[in-house]
Amino acid sequence: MHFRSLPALLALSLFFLAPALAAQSSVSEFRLGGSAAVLNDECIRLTPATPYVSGSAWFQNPMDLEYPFELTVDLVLGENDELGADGIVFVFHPNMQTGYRGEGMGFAGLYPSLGIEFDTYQNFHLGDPSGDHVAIMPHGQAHHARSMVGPVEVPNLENGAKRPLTISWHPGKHTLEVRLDGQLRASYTGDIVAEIFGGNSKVYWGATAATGRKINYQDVCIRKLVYAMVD
Ligand SMILES: [Ca+2]
Ligand SMILES: [Ca+2]
Repeated sequence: MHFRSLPALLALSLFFLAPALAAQSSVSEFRLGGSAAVLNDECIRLTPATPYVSGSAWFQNPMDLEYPFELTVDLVLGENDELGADGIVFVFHPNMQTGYRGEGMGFAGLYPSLGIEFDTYQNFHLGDPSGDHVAIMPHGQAHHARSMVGPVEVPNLENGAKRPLTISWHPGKHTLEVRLDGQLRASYTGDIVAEIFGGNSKVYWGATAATGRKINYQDVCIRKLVYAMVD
């Protein structure tokens, strides 16, 4: 176990709470699907800037939601704003399984699941706002009428920048928080293990992305992953 990169208090509190912890940062820990490919030591390119492709990267060790986690990555959502699509979704699911692609971004139709989307393309029939947006969504339901949080509009995400993203879960408080570019953009309070996963706390997580007629290269770069491993 490696805690050197962690603040001491966080490391200690997680150490006493969790049966096992991981804090590592290797793209080799992911199972890639579709168009996804390793870009360099830190980054996976989920999609190239090519029409109608999709890619997924699943972290190969399941995590236990009875314990806290904090996943810190950089998102890159490409450089096409008006002509860009579709975005990236972080998916939590009992299996390393990818959902419907295209506007569903590899999340649609997955049950049971929880998705955190970073959507850069407006699909009117899904209730998307005109601007880029963040949402927390249950069970592969891509329409925002079903969203648990959001859609929350954010400034344009498609300018080629690496955008720091931290997703954290505090099971004691039942709070899921999404920080993008250093700002809290979405927060959900509820017993996700019971409400979403039917009492099963052991889930996989992955990032999926897609393009359509409009395109962007879309990357996820691993910074720091802290979570409780399943025994
Ligand atoms: Ca969309
Ligand atoms: Ca945009």
